[in-house]
Order: sequence, then structure tokens, then C-alpha cells
Amino acid sequence: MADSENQKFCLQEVLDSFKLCLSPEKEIYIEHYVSGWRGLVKLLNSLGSLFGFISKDAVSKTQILMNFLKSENGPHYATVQSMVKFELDNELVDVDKKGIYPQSGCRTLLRLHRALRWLQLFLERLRTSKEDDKTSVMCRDAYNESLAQHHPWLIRKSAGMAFYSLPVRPAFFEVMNAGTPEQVVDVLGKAVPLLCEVYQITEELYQKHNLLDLP
Ligand code: 1PX
Repeated sequence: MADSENQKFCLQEVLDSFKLCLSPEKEIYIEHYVSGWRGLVKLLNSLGSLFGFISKDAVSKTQILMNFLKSENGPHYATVQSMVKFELDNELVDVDKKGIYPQSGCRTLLRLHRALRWLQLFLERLRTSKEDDKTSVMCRDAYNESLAQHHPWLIRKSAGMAFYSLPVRPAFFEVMNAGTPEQVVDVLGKAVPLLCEVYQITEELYQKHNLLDLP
């Protein structure tokens, strides 16, 4: 595991990465999108071994995208928009569902994009929750409403078990490392609309190119 993934989580840092990932023309920079996810993985890593399989998958997906960025085709992977154009123009995506490109940038980012919807729903629940609301229930409900429909039974069960072990709300707010509960709620109030915008831009782009069901 890279050193950066062992460092302490900071909600503001994650928010900054997702802010930086939007260009003035509303293109999404993959480098900052990936840093946002890497920041979130730090929190996941502090939650214990039951979350290890989730963290491993998130790291592996961000690594695939970083490898594209560092490759000779790197400039084509600068933004989600340029990646989609490059992979479609060069037939590097399984648009006809053959599974020849199981690690294309488009299908890899699609997995994170679906997870972003979960994150958005979870953080909105956290933001509007009361002190004794259960983090595990908020997480589970957000998951069932989003990512779960893309996961097989075994993953759903393992994720469900991990959710039970989530810290209670006050302890979870501590882990988020953004100050007092009021300050956490304040940062969440800025984070949710931003994640929502990044999600919406990607969703529309993928919809336009018929990429939302990539295998
Ligand atoms: C401020 C608080 C934020 C909490 C941060 C938590 C960061 C979570 C990062 C989760 C990233 C998950 C990416 C999952 C991508 C995915 O759907 N992968 C599956 C499909 O990939 P494939 O290549 O096979 O087509 C893959 O099978 C998934 C494996 C792992 C299970 C994913 C379960 C995700 C549950 C949602 C995250 C719950 C974390 C709770 C922490 C509060």
C-alpha cells in the first residue's frame, strides 16, 4: 500500500480534489478525480479489516486510471471527456459487450462513477442526520439505492457485514477530521453539491455515448 493511503483522512482535502477536478469548461480532470478517491481510501483504511476488500478494489481501479495517465497515451487521459473520445475513436471499449477490454479507462471509471452516487447519497444522509442516527443504516440505505444493483450477492453480503461495523455517528464524525460536528455538517453541505455536479456531468457524457452498461 502506498504511504499516502496510510495517512490520516481529511474531509477538506477530498473536497479540494473534487473541486480541482472540474475545469472552467466543466471537463473532469482524471488526476484530481483519482486523488479524491485516494483520499477517501484513507478513511476506508482506518475502518478496519472488514473494509479491506473494498479498499483493495478502489485502489486497483484508481491505479488502472493512473497507469493510463502515465502511459504514452497519457495526454488522452487528461480528462474524462478526452478519455471517452480517445477510447471510442480507437475502439478500445467493449461497447458491444464482448469483454475484450476488461480494463478500459471507460469501464474502470464507470465503476467509480457508480460509487460516487453511493457517496453522494451517504454524505447527504450524514449531513441531515441526528446525533443518534445509525451510520450503518445510512450507509446501507445509500448502498441499496445505488451500487447494490450492480453487485452480485456475495459482494452485497460482504458489504452489508462491513457496514454493521461502522463507528457510531459521533465517532464517525471524528474520523472525518473536519472539526466540530457543526463544522463537519458545514463541509458536507459544500461537498454534496460538488459531488453531485461531477456525477451529473459524467452521467450525461456516458449516457450520450451509451456507456452506462459497460461490462
Ligand atoms: C466522508 C466519508 C466517506 C467515506 C469514504 C468511503 C470511501 C469508499 C470508497 C468505495 C469505493 C468503492 C469502489 C467500488 C467499485 C465497484 O463497484 N467495484 C465492483 C465491480 O468492479 P468489477 O471490476 O468487478 O466490475 C467490485 O466487484 C467491488 C468490490 C468491492 C465492494 C464494493 C462495495 C462498495 C460499498 C460502498 C462503500 C462502503 C464504504 C463505507 C465506508 C463508510
